Amino acid sequence: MGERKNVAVGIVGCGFYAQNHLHAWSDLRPEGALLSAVCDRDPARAKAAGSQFGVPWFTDMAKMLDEVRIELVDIATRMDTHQALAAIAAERGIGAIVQKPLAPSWEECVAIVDTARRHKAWLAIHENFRFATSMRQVKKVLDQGTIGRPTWARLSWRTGFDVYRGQPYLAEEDRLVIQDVGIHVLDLARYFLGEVDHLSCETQKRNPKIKAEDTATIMMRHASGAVSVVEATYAARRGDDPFPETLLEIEGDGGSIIVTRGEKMTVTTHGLSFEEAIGGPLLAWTSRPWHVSQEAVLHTSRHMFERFRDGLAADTSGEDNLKTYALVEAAYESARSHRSVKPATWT
Ligand code: NAD
Ligand code: 89V
Repeated sequence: MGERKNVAVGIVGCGFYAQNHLHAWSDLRPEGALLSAVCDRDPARAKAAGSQFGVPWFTDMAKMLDEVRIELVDIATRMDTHQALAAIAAERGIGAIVQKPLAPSWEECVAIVDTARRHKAWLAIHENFRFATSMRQVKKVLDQGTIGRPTWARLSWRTGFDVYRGQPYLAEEDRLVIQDVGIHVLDLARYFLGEVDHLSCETQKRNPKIKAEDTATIMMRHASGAVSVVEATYAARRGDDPFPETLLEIEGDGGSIIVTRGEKMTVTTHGLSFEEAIGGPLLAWTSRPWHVSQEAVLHTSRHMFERFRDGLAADTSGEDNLKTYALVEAAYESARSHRSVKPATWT
């Protein structure tokens, strides 16, 4: 067993969702991820986080990096700040994890990845739906070949949960459901069925109180020949709301995987079906229904820490996440043009 290498971690952004990042890094301290400083341009938020987790607090990222030894910075601010903050880390050769969406546009996303590459700085995107407990189990069953080659899938994220209460800015975004949550489900579609050759998308704005689309239905043809349907809405009015779970059906040439509300998975192979209830006891700092997302933050942060420590790329590296973001842009273009669109590529 090699000597354990600790990694000094800093967090930038101590807002609504970053509370989960703060708890996750705190839980990872015994494994060698050492939260060493926090930063928020709002001094009250920065001080609250620093006090709660016993680390120095700052209101300026550059000052934090100048005064505290940080090897990996977790940028949990909103997308309009990501390019500037990621550049501050890259220019110092400090590794960066950036929350989704990477940026408000394809061009800015590419610029962030190019800047990190130019400075030979480690870059990953905190895309955590693929790290959700249930989604990791689905991937394990797929990789075992239990259902053979996946040929069709439906990935569904439909809720009426009041997402605007914790994230009021969502009601004002120029692009909403695809860029905010469709991005997660599109990433899952790539994760389970591989890269996409072309897609078609229809969007709807069903809530009169918000600015942008709140419903999207996307059909994709994958390079493998598989077809997937990706759905996302904040405007569902159903009982038993599955927020924030992704429900799915994946059919292969040897069986199927179905995930229903409450993280229940049914695997059918060779004509026999097996049910599995996924998920265990809540972590001390998580609560229903957000626990699904909160656990994913811990799994994601551990993955990022271990890959950075071992000098390896994250599964959701900057380059990988561009392939997901290209699907976001293609979906908006298809909804605008009413045509099938091939996702952009980047070299
Ligand atoms: P928020 O507005 O509550 O928090 C953002 C914080 O960043 C604020 O406290 C703000 O003061 C701080 N900030 C802004 N610019 C800064 C700067 N230059 N330096 C230091 N601090 C700065 O936003 P939120 O709802 O927590 O969302 C943050 C990000 O997390 C968004 O990109 C959102 O899409 C993402 N998010 C991801 C998930 C998920 O991973 N499943 C869930 C919810 C939100
Ligand atoms: O998970 C997210 O990215 C949040 C959502 C509202 C979808 O939970 O923005």
